[in-house]
Amino acid sequence: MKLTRRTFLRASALFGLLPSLSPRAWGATKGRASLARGDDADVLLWYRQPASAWIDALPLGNGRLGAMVHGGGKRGEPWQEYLSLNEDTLWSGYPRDGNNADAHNRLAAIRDAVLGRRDYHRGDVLCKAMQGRFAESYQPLANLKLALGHAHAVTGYRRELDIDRAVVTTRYTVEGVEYLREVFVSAPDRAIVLRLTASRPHAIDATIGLDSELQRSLEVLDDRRMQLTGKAASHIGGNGRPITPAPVERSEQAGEGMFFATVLRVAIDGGECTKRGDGLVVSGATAMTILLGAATGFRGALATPDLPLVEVAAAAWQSLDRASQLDYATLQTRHVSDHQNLFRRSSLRLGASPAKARATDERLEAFGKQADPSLLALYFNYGRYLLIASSRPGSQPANLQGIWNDLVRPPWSSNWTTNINLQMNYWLAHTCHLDECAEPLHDLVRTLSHTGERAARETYGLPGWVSHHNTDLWGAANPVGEGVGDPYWANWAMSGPWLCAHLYERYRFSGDRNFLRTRAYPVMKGAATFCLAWLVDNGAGRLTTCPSFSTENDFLAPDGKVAQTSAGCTMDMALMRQLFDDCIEAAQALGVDAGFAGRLAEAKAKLLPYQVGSFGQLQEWSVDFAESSPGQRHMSHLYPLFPGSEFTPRGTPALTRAARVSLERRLAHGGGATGWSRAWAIALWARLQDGDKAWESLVALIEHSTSQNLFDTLPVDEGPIFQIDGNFGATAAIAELLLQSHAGSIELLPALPRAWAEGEVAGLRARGGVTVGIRWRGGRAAFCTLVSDSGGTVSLRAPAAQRIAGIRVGGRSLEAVNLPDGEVSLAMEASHIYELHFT
Ligand code: FUC
Repeated sequence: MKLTRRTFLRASALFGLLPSLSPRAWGATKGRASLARGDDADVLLWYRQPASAWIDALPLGNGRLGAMVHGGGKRGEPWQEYLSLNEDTLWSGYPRDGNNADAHNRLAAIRDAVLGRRDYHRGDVLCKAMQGRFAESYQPLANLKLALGHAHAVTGYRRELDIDRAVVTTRYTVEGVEYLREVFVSAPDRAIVLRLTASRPHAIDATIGLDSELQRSLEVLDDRRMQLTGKAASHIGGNGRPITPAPVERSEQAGEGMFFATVLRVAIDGGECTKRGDGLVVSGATAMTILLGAATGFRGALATPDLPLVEVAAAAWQSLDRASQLDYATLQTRHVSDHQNLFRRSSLRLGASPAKARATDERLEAFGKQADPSLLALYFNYGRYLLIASSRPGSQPANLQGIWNDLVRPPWSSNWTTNINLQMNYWLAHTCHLDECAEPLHDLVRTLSHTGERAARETYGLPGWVSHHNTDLWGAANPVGEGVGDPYWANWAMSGPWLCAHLYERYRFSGDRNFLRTRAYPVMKGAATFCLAWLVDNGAGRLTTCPSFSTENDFLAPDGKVAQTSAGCTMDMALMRQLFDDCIEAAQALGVDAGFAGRLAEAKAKLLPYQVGSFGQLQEWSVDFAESSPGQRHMSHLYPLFPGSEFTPRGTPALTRAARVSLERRLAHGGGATGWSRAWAIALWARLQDGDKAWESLVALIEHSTSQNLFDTLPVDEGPIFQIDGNFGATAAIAELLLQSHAGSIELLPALPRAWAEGEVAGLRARGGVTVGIRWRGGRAAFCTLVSDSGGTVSLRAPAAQRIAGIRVGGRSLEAVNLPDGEVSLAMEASHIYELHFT
């Protein structure tokens, strides 16, 4: 049975956590763009000035359509508005086989060099000879440009993003007239909506224009409508790396690159709207609404994107015409309720902000000087907001920048890097109760299981499916690099097992056997089939992998020179252990494939064991090589601690200690310099149950890897750039500080930082389908509610130095069944609210 909305709301309301459910200002305002409600430091980003650059604009999205709202012109002019628009299927390229036809001839030679002769450098050279095409690039769609005709002497300027309503509001006053702009991107009505109102009738004069970075043509169709159409590049080379100049290739051939269309329709209250030159001109209006829609020629990852332009444009108009049947208030009501259905499932408060009157950029600036733990509550709520905005059923998964990109050659092509970044984007999905937002990831993994069969066959001559460190809209599964990529990213072949872990986690949280049978297990089995064939005997009765890389980390070979390629890296062993275990468990649950499960169990027993290296660290390579980059940002060998669950402080104390040494060494040498690396460190500290160390890293994340709009950043030579993984990873890590359920029991406040003395969290999810809310005071749990989707017995663990003192359900007290080691067993009935009190 599913958790009902009513039970959930009651459980959450016990904390007073949910924002008021009474009709909000927007419901009562009919056609007028409304003021957002008063400051709420946990759900509001706000500023006293327009964005001065794309990275400071405020993101909106419905999973498919995205908009970065500048709250001013491109150069920050408040009397203008600039929206950078995206559509998540607008990419360069088309389906092509990127495998290198000569590749599998090299496999034996690599194994001979590395396993036979310990010649790691030769391994590096040969790996390059196996590389195929680079993956394609995510593209920017268009820009909406609005210029208001009023005087420029603006006062009282304020722009804000209310993440509880998913609306950006910009307002200011000119010559006594208040101008108000509201923008949102509606999922139910598939449109970007901008409403402009003025407090004095007929005060709006404006010009409206559209442009795009792509090759395009613009038509003003009539006095209300514009259309911008074009064709995306047939190929963009070089993986978008800032260092690689690569041409943008175009083709006139049908399907070699996709058509796209952006369509715009204006409605005005009073005044006039006419077509003039390249745009529309509004004069003397009291209010106006702009609706924008888009479509592309994408027909699925494996199909040629050859829809003719007229059909693409017709599809864009069809959705927009439907949306334009609804008045503004209805569009907004439908949008807000759709968003809140997901957003209000969970919530976090970490005490009152000491900085209520501070704008978000001012809060960031003051963060190091004045304690403001509640900024992390905003960060957490924003992470959930960003996933809802960038990943919805039927959309593409959140890419390196979610869905927001303004460049034709964005960093790393803004595609999917699958050696941590894509996975990190989904760490929060289940713990933060956004299961359906992970569906696009599951769809992509299914695509990879098809394209990856070809990669396994053509690149290695092996069965099953394989994918490497990078993929795109077309499901590229081959090793990229084109002979010049570093093997430690380009040739890394373990994303299949890592992605499959997400499928099984979905099952663990939901217990959805149908998903397991139809969506997860067949794909997992294909990945495990490849792994079985990929493993080789190391000559000492163990199974190893070769070539093997510890993601993007090099080492010093015995000759003292830097090398990348070796055999049996710890992360390979960890990922395979996880996949084999998950497959064995899944096969048992489904009552299938006993023979296959037996083979996996046999192979698992022969995998190389974990080792402890010379510093007491968890050894990263199968040989305890000297490190060439001890502060490297990837923490992949720590997978068994997080996101895996093989290492736990109670279950595997020695290996957990070794993992801690590795983490300490990484951070001591400068690891954590990218936001995503820092987010990973926070999650690892959570699993080490060290809340104060996690807090140190949270502070570093805010101080060094967070832009004004709270986007996660990554430093490159030119300065910080946006990458969304750190937002999602840190959000997931915050959830891990408050609730864990990976080790067989539900652990309440397992790693609460001392800096978070007071707080409340609602709507976190534990494996087994249990929804949890916790309130704490003075650093100690005070009250907790639990609701189970479908009933069953769970073990509960109170925070350190506390015990569960009482359990009540429906006004009755229950006898607690004490288990060894301080845990309590609780038999739960579906949808009942269990209340816990603590010593
Ligand atoms: C991996 C990381 C880089 C960057 C890129 C998108 O290659 O090592 O830091 O995040 O992905």
